[in-house]
Amino acid sequence: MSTIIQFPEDFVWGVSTSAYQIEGSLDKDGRGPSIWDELAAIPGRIYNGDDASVACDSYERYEEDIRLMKELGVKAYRFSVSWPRIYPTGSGEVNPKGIAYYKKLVTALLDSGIEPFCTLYHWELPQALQEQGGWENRKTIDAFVQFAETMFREFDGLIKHWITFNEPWCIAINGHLLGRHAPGIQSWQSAIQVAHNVLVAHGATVHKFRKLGTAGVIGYAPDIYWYEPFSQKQEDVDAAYRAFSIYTWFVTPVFTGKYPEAMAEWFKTKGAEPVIEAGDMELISQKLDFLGLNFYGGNIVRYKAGNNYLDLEHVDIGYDKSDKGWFIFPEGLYLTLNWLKELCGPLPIYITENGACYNDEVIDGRVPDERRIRFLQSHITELGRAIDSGVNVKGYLTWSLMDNFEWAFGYSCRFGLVHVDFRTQKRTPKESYYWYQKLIRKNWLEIESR
Ligand code: GBH
Repeated sequence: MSTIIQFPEDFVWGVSTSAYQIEGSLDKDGRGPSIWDELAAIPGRIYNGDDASVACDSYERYEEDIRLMKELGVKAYRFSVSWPRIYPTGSGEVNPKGIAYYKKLVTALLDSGIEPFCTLYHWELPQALQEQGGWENRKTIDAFVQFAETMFREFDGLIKHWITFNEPWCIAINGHLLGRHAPGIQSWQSAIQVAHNVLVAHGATVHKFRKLGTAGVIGYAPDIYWYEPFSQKQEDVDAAYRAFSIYTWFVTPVFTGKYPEAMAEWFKTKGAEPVIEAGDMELISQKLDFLGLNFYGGNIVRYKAGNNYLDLEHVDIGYDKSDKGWFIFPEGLYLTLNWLKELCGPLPIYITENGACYNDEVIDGRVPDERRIRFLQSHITELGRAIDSGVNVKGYLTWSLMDNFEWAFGYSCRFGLVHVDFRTQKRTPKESYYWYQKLIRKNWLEIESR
């Protein structure tokens, strides 16, 4: 028996990328250095000694990439703006060449009938600001709002969908507690303060957007993973709650103006507490036009003292894994969306990222990536179920259009619908690209009923 999942007529199918992961040309047109250039220059920080100096060379090849998207049939493209291209030192004078580049990109997208979804911060902090304390320093908030204002003014009427921050969890936890991402800091206090300052910067940007009367809508793109306890023992239940709350830390206050208490307590046990100024929580909880959700998976976890920063460990009960070992948990998407419905009601939601990495290879001109097709199919099925259950999901943008520079994993992780040969820059659409193309054309998905 099979069932058909029909998507709403105006459902937005799309793809996502980010500037640093695809552009290359890091020295071109007056771009200033970012914290990722700095990290990549330290031996041992990026897998295989890779760096993003070329990446997908999309700075030069954006027209080819737009053709691939047009052929794919997507209605939306989510990309990010490199802050140090617009303000090479984070503040001061605008770099007109940076603006000109994104004008070309956005105009070409609009000419191809593709709606630009612009992320303002996908982890590219100008290095000059890091030297003054980066996100730990509240001056970075002001610099960011200034950059955002420049973008709103320059692109008013051209870009209608704005996203303030991508995955603040990664900024605070990967960047400032675990030290895996730039700026490579390992400190509880710095992580909690950065988490707070980034949320304030998010809110202040939304506030500025409204004040300027910019056309269009503004949202935010946190990542959430869904975790369940291995047993009903209180210590396991608490561990799963911590695993989940470390992500919702960046979501709940945006709607309620309050941090989840369990997490605040957890950080306190590590001696860390954020400095919160008067008015911050009101700013953080500015009304949004939509919520973006980056969803990659989840798993079963249990208590294990000292195992990681949350005193827990993942239990392998047999869920599929991608080639980086991340657990695949499609039902988690349904559960997360329903959890969000409780929190933010009918607010429109876009899935701003969802995808998996596999070690894909080109074989006789084809890239057989059946596992990615299965990944997409299972997640889009859960998305359909969530819509049926009343969650207001407006669109789905898969990660990613093409294989790219996967941060600390360098080029060892392929997430694309399009394969990129990083020596020749040859793009080869994978089988998943053709699968997605068909789905977009039909706007329905046939599934085996369970
Ligand atoms: C996103 O990060 C980024 O926005 C994007 O730039 C990136 O390329 C993409 O996703 C792919 O990674 O050990 O099973 O709990 C996602 C970062 C990766 C952070 C998975 C948490 C834990 C997996 N996340 N990781 S697990």
